[in-house]
Amino acid sequence: LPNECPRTTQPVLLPNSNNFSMDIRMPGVIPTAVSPVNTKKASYIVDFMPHASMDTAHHMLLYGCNSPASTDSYWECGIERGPCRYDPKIIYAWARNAPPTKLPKDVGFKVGGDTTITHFVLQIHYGDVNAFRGEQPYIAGIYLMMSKNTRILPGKRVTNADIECTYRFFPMYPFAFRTHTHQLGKVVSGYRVRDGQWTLIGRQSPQLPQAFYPAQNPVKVAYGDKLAARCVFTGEGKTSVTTIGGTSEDEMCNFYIMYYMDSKHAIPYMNCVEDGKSDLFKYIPNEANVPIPV
Ligand code: IYT
Ligand code: CU
Ligand code: CU
Repeated sequence: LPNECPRTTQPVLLPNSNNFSMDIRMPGVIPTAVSPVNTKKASYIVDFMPHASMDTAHHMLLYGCNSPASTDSYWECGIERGPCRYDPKIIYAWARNAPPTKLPKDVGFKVGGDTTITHFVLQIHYGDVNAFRGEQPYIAGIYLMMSKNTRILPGKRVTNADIECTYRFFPMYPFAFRTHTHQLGKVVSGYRVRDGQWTLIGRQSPQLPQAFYPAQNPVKVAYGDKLAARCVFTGEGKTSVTTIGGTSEDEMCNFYIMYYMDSKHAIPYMNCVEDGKSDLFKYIPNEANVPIPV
């Protein structure tokens, strides 16, 4: 079943072996799936291992067919189309709340070879189809914070780029963050500010791999909160002014927040390009000024 295990479209056959396992799964999400049986030689089914989720599947039936009702890899079963074109043979049944059937020792269903069973058809009756049909409950998004007027003076030890926006949307829940500067960035930190209280979303050296890292605190960002980020740069070793731009001689100050929102009112991308010019940054936690050694 989807969500349960990695999906394989091909049966798992161990060649040159009389003892093999075969994975029969729904390649899509709809009720019936078919797998051809290796028919040259008779095989014996001696065990079943249902990979079913009780939450989703109501019951599953495995049929042996000579001719499946469809040549597709899956189809919706109904009145006109059962699992097999004719003479379906039930080989196995699983239902929630029932223990899986075990065949007695030395007992096996004969398939392939001189039997009429050349295909397996798995039929699943879904109980709760919300996992398939339901709207995705939460939508992910990226909130980009960037500065635009930063000027880094040559030789000056510390220059901060501060970015600040008031959040005026439905709640979002940050779960990862990424920092980006070029060569001169020492540390980039991002916060939610609510009632004067600063909560760290993430702080990282932009000289480390610029991946998304897990958010450092589980915060909810709600209407009226502020989002604030600071990039600390150094102009040491430079002989000219550095500004924001696309080349490696220029700089950038970016703090990305990866978040989720309730899908009912989700916004997948948001930007904040307001330079932080208010008094707010007087109160930024000191950690935001402390370079991260790399
Ligand atoms: C001027 C600046 O800061 N550019 C950044 C942020 C940015 C990203 C995107 C600006 C715009 C965008 O559409 I996407 I307008 C910047 O270029 N950052 C780079 C990549 O472009 C993503 C980075 O690695 O973060
Ligand atoms: Cu059915
Ligand atoms: Cu850049």
